[in-house]
Amino acid sequence: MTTASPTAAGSGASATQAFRATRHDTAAVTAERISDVVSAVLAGVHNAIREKKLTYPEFQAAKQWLIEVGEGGEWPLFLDVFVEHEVEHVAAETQSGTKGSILGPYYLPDQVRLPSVATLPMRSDEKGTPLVLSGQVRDTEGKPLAGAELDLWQADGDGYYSGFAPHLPDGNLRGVIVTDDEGRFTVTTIRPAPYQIPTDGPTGKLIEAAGWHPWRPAHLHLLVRAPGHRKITTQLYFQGGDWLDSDVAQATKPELVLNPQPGDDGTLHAEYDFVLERD
Ligand code: MBD
Ligand code: FE
Repeated sequence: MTTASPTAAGSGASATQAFRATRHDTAAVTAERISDVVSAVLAGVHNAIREKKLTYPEFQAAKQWLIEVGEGGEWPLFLDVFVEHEVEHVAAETQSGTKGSILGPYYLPDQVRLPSVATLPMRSDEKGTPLVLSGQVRDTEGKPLAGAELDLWQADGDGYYSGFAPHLPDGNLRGVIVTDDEGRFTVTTIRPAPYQIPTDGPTGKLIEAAGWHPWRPAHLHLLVRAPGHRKITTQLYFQGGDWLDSDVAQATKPELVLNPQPGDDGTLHAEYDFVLERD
């Protein structure tokens, strides 16, 4: 494996290990619920087969591809790109405050805790336009939330995530910023590049075979949490950026688009306030 260009084996596939290493709040499900949901999923598949008159060679090709997704460790990548947006849509129906978006496959817990005014860990020669994101975390009544946590992670200037690309230092462009007495934060980072689904794994092969594009618009990932409040999982995008209107993961929302302005030294400045509801 070269270090300049991480392969699917070094990114999409590592997401399986990251998923397994994280404690997940998995559902306790009744037989009735399993039967209900799985029947609906299967009915969707059965309908597609009838409607599209699927052939035996196509069925075998699908089986082969599914085996490869598992062997390649790409189920987290595939599911987060093509399915998670609908789960988030349903969750959003009962959520007020800041809009949510999908978590995606590249979150890693337990990153460095940083004060309210901070710079994300980055290499001395980190490539990309400096970006300062500042704002306030409040509850739905407008009360500032001191000590709230912004758990932030992002791709670098080449579109790669630390922990999933072997050439990047652990913890690069990841950190947990803690808000001040007025719920405020100011975090310095770099503007991320758009993200490309790795082309050398089964997810990328499917995208190519179907003639789709493999891009997500540039984005920052955030979890925003405060004691007694519902955690928000979201992403922030950049106005005018490539792929904003054609995200392969269908995870953009107009309320989540930043419009950073350059200062005298070229540094980009953006503001975003987060609103959490009580739980
Ligand atoms: C990403 O960076 C991402 O945010 C999602 C949702 C899926 C794949 C890569
Ligand atoms: Fe991402």
